[in-house]
Amino acid sequence: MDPLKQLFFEKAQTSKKEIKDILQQHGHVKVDEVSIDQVYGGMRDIICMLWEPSLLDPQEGIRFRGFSIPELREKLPSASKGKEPLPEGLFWLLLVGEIPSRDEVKWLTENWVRRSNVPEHVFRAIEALPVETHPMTQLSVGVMAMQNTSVFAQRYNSGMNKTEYWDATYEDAMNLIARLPRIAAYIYRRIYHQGNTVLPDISLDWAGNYAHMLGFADPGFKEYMRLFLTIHADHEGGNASAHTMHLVGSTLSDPYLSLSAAFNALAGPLHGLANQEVIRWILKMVETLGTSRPSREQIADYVKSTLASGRVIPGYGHAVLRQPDPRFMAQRQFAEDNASDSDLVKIVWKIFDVVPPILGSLGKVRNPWPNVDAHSGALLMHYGMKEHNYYTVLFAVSRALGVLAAQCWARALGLPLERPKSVTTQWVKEFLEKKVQEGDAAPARQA
Ligand code: HAX
Repeated sequence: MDPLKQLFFEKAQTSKKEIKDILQQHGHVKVDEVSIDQVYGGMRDIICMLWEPSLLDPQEGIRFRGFSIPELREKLPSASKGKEPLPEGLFWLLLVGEIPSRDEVKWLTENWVRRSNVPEHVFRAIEALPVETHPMTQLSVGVMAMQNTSVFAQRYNSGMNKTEYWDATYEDAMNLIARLPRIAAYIYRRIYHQGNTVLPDISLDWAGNYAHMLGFADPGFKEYMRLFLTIHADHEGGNASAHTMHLVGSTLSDPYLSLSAAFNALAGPLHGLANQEVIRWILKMVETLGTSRPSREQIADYVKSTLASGRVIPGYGHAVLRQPDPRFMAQRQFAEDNASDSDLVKIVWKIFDVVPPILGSLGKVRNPWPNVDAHSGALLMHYGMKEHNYYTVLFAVSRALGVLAAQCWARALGLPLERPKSVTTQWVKEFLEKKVQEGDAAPARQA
């Protein structure tokens, strides 16, 4: 058994026993109550699922296995001439809860290189799509086309014992992560470089090689990719892509089927597609105002006109966060160190000054602060990646790390089919009538 798999197995065995004890002794303890607002309001904040790799605090932001993003930028191993964390290290941490050593990260990089061969038919499946098909659709199709290689599906068909689900899932997860940059880079080169692909450089780390296969030689871009692919990896389990992965996987759909579904959720403009939407919105602003150095007043007027036309300000707001997203702040810091002369970056910083008070003044936006997607586009443009339709693919390659680590855990812990209860408005009315009859009048909202 490989060292990471062995460690994961040991950790999962210990955790399984702990959870069994918790359930035996405290299974009946209530952790939450559900209001009618939440039934109609997208199930916000309801505590109802398990997701081991990360936890999101509304004020503090994401912690991966207890570590904040600034801590991980300090502690995770980096590339030999770089400063930013290697995503390999983050995956190790998400899977087993320990910061890996340099040697462990090196082992993982090499292991992924060995697993990275993509079957030829996957490229043919992508080629069958019109070249203008959105890159996220092409990625999702690429992942689906690989499903015939799923170790989980093959072993399940051969009567795999359920105590071995975790092992097959681990194999699929590792293969998928290893292959994704090749597929994602292929799509980029196919769409924007006439199919002129760049061969992998297996001396590079996972993110560095992805940047290389995209066609970027700049060491600065490689460093940004390492940071980008680390910070986008996971955001606890309730966000749409993670939750989709969990839901689809809970039917014992294999990791390929689940990951493709998760990518489809990520491709929505209220979720991962927001990184594309942000830069498009900023470029439109520059075009409309006729200057690449707009003043705060000009930006404020443009923000107000966007709101007046019934659209959201992309990159702002969040379903859970109530402070500036630490993933935004990490990119801002990176930009201060590496791209402070970029006009687009300067616009992003001005928007950060201008938008929160305007959204706050609407009185309905629960979080007026920037999220992860508010900054990435300006940095990508700085390094010459101008094809915004592709930006969400970068997010997806990163998100695979978190959701696949979580699926390994779901299988190891034997988490069951997910099946929450839904109701109708008729049910809600009858429920409220019954409350009134019982003298337990429906609680009126406080003014
Ligand atoms: N601009 C304008 N209005 C906004 C807004 C924004 N950025 N954010 C929230 N609002 C509005 C909502 O549309 C809602 O209006 P209505 O009542 O008229 O429908 C109201 O404020 C209350 O919304 P909320 O409770 O504050 O926010 P939600 O939890 O419902 O939604 C969203 C969270 C992220 C979807 C929302 O803030 C949004 O649409 N933001 C812009 C899109 C975006 O940046 N998405 C990426 C989010 C991070 C992510 O997943 N990245 O992948």
